[in-house]
Amino acid sequence: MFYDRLTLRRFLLQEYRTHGVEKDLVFLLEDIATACREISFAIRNGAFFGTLGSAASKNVQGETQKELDIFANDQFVSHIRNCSRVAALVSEEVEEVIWLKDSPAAGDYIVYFDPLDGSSNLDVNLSVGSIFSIVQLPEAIEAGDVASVLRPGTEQICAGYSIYGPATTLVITLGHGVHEFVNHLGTGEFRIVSGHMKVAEESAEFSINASRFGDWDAPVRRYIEECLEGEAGPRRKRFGMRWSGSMVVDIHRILTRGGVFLYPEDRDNRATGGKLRLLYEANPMGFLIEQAGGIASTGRARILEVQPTSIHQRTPVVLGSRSEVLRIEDHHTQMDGVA
Ligand code: P6P
Repeated sequence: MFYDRLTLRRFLLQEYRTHGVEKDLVFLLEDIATACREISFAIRNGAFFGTLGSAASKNVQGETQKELDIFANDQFVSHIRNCSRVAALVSEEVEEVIWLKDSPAAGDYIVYFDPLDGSSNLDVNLSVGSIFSIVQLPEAIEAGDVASVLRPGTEQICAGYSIYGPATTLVITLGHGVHEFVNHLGTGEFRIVSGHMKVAEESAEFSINASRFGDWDAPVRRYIEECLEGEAGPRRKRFGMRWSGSMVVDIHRILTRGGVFLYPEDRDNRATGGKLRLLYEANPMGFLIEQAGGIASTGRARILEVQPTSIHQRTPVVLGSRSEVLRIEDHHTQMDGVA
């Protein structure tokens, strides 16, 4: 029954009562959810506001910014500012750390976010999303000390994403499982649709940008070729492939029906250590995948244990069903260095 479904507020208060989630974090997450609703509205009506185009600017990644990239970033920053416990922000769209407090204290939060992931999909009306990650400071830090925001993914207390697709969904973890909410048109409420999402241990669907085949290292090429050989090959089954161009969409599919997502380091992106960013893409998605029983790897090691050295650092990413990620890691163990 519709009205029996927990609203986001009721779910978060349940987490407050049963797991001691702080009220400031409850309000912060509600503000992030509001930012996501604002972004969803702007996207759905973007064609009429002239905001689907590109801005005359580039972001720190050197990518042309979309008008909505800038709008989404502004929504995250303005809503997160409501929380007096957020010491600093790291945004994909902003070169430097955004410091919100002069004297960040133990227990304050740092929020890392990609305000609009996959925004090149906007021009062709495909789904995009927002990704966020929250850590809590174990000790007071100096405002301006960038090294103090370079925290490994194991320190996350919360991670989530919103997808602006046929439905506007919000998927979050606070360390006690992964929960999915859908935004109800009319009331504007996010109401729960699935609790404790699980990544299927086995799967037969991989997600990779296959146009980069010529750049892949031997372990990745071997894994994909085995999948493509189907029943006649060593996997003895057919594999499907999906690639949406937006990490959020591909990870949501994996949380929903299993599979493995790969954006490996390859000959073309080796100099930057891969394409996807550690702090606001790989870490939050890694936390969600692990909470759902999957594995989040660089192909060789656990993503969440990577010690960041810069705020826009990139990393290779292999996420999803245990058996598939373990197979890819095994290929790396056996074949690293093979041409
Ligand atoms: P490619 C979007 O730009 C993004 O950062 C991820 O969301 C997505 O998975 C990947 O890059 C797409 O990369 O090489 O297919 O354009």
